[in-house]
Amino acid sequence: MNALTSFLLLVVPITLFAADLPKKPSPDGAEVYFISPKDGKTVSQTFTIRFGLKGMGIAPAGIDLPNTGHHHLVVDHDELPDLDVPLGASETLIHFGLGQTETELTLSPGKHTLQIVFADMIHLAHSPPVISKKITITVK
Ligand SMILES: [Cu+2]
Repeated sequence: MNALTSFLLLVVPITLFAADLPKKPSPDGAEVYFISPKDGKTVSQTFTIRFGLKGMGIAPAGIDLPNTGHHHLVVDHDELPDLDVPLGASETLIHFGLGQTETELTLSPGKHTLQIVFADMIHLAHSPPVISKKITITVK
């Protein structure tokens, strides 16, 4: 299943009823980060991204377990998406709602930024939010 299919199956029915939802707490020390690529690296046009997670667990979208969530990859956004509502999905805000911890991405040559936002079963960021550092990579 690709990211768009996951979005259609998992995000659309939920976001229709998503106003003012309470955020789930994140534990102290929870962290998301890029295992690869590392900040400043040069990669080929199609490359693998590996998501790292500390202090929390992965659960697919729709599964209600404490201290869990799934990864969202934010590509080339100047600012983070609104974290007070469930995250939308687009080509530059990619959900990994099956619980994937790595993906392959193809980008145009040049500099790009990547950031991970971890969010809960309904794609809503935790409180406090668990967000990676924004990294910059160069695509050959
Ligand atoms: Cu999501």
